[in-house]
Amino acid sequence: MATVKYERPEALLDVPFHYCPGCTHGITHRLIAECLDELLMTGQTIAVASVGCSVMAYDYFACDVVQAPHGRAPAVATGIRRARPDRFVFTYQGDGDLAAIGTAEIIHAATRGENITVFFINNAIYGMTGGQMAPTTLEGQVTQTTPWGRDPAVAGNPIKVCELLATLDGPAFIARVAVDHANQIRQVKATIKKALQCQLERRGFALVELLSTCPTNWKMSPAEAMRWVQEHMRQQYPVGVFVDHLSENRHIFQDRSAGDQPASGQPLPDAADLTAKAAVYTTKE
Ligand SMILES: Cc1ncc(C[n+]2csc(CCOP(=O)(O)OP(=O)(O)O)c2C)c(N)n1
Ligand code: SF4
Ligand SMILES: [Mg+2]
Repeated sequence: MATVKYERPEALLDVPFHYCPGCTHGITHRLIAECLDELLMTGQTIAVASVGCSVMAYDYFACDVVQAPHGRAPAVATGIRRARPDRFVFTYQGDGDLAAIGTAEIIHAATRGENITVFFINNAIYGMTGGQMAPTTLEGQVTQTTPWGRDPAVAGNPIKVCELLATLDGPAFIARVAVDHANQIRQVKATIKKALQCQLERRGFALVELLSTCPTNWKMSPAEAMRWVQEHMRQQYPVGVFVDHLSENRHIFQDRSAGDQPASGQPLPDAADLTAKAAVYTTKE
């Protein structure tokens, strides 16, 4: 009898991705979708897509998706989360989006401890617009706008988003992972899941930075791009957990939504109940 080994998660629509070969956006989408399913959040989640190659995330995730203007995803997510406390909200943002035009929004959402989950795709470049320098572009990295390599004397130093946000009192969970090898997938998925679980338990703001590839604009093969993350990006951006109030079990944020009941009149999902159900689901794997 045939055994199913590989299934599309329910949280992903049955359509092909438009991403380039070797681009890690697709892997990250799948891992987020698997976690939404396993935490039983899929039917109750609203995503906020940003501007960049993942702008069409609304074509891929099987949940409601709002497309926010450049950099504004944390502000849009704040509005949705406060207006609909019976829903979970995550943003999916590139480094150009989150760390350039959206710097103010991410810092203020983090310092407010907004109960949202942010997936920050750091591929060290503006992918969609043809490979211009991003705030996270490495020193010496050649891009369309730094043809002789990024010179900090001219273009400033790369921004370390996790380290920056970890100085604030608001965040409940901040971690950086690298989508640069098959053996990293379990760790990446576990970290994504923890960030979503943070919201499930209403602990407050969670962000996962994912060191990612852009083989097209880096002008590398997919294998070379993976190696470049391992050999260069990881040096500038060490992976690890920077804030974790979930494990320390302190700093529990109140939901900042109006009252503790959703506008729809539906009761809030019981976090403990959902976590218990999710644990059962995960054990079944
Ligand atoms: C206000 C505004 N400025 C500039 C742009 C052009 N723009 C679209 S995507 C993008 C860069 C996106 O890069 P990133 O967020 O790193 O995403 P990636 O494509 O690398 O995944 C820019 C500058 C825009 N759409 N809106
Ligand atoms: S341009 Fe870069 S980030 Fe965009 S889909 Fe292609 S590889 Fe991915
Ligand atoms: Mg980018």
